[in-house]
Amino acid sequence: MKQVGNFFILMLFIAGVLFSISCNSCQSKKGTLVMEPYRQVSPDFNADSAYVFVAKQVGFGPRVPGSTAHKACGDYLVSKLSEFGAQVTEQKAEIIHYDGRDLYIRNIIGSYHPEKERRVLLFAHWDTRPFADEEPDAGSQYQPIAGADDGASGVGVLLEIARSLHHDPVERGVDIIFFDMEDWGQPSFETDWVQGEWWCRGSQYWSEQPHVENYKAEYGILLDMVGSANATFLKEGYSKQYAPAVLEKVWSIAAKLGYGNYFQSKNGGYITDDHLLVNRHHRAPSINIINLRTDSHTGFVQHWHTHRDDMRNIDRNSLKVVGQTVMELIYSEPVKID
Ligand code: AHN
Ligand code: ZN
Repeated sequence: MKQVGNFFILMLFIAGVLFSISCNSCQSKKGTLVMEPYRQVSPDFNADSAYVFVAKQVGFGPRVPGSTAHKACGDYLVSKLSEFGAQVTEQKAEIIHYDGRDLYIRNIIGSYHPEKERRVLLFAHWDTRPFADEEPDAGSQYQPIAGADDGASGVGVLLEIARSLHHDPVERGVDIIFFDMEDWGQPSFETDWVQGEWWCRGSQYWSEQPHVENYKAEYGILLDMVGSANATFLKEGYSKQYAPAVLEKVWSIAAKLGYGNYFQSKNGGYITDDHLLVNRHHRAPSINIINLRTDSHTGFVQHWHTHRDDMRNIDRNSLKVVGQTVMELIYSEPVKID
């Protein structure tokens, strides 16, 4: 009798396990359990094309505000966004720098369905740092960096998404913003610290004076340093603070697509970056997809703000996982993120 009782309990247990598995993305077909693979809804993100967009920007030379390379690259970005069917708005503004110099910001905005209320905001910075203050060799610290990863990678991925939006439009409005002058923070080799917020000038300006009055988007995604091999996107502090639902949604999509090695569930530090201004001014709850390292003293990649930040560090796989993840989010509408 005791054995029969145990057997009964065992059967109940097995039935319970099978039931809970079958309710959890598995299907029971004639007694066998079959995993349902996740079916991607977005068009394939073309990483070769994104790579070419990165290389093209780097080919202009360092995109330091005020330089001819900066002007030429800006014109190129405007022409690509127009070619890909976006309505392009340029924001030009004069600002004062920490050293008292007058500088000009050029934010470049590409809008899809500008009339729509429900919007998504995607952004990256397109300028490059005028210094290489993480170079060990002091002599070369005054030379501007190539900025393949730091700048061009995020812009390259967003240009490829723009190309895709042209071919396969989405219902919702999308704004792609290339912010200027993110990277002209006061260099670490200067000893007289000037009090002020010298990073992220383009996003500061836009967040205070957006191209459309009272601009709001449902969510925002910043791509920063997304191009190097084996990138690790940790959960950045301000993203978690201001936009936890967006962060979790993006990480869960990445996991479904099989990109869990890149989008890790570890927490990263708080990074002063363009998303902070967008968040502070309540333009959109925004996250930063940024390669954060636990194995370097800066918390960023080894080539960060050095002359090694060039095309040798750009890896198509990293561009692919980021591009596909963002595309999957914006193409799987209607998305409700609250
Ligand atoms: C600071 O180090 C203050 N911010 C990092 C943001 C950044 C710089 N991203 C690219 N370059
Ligand atoms: Zn930088």
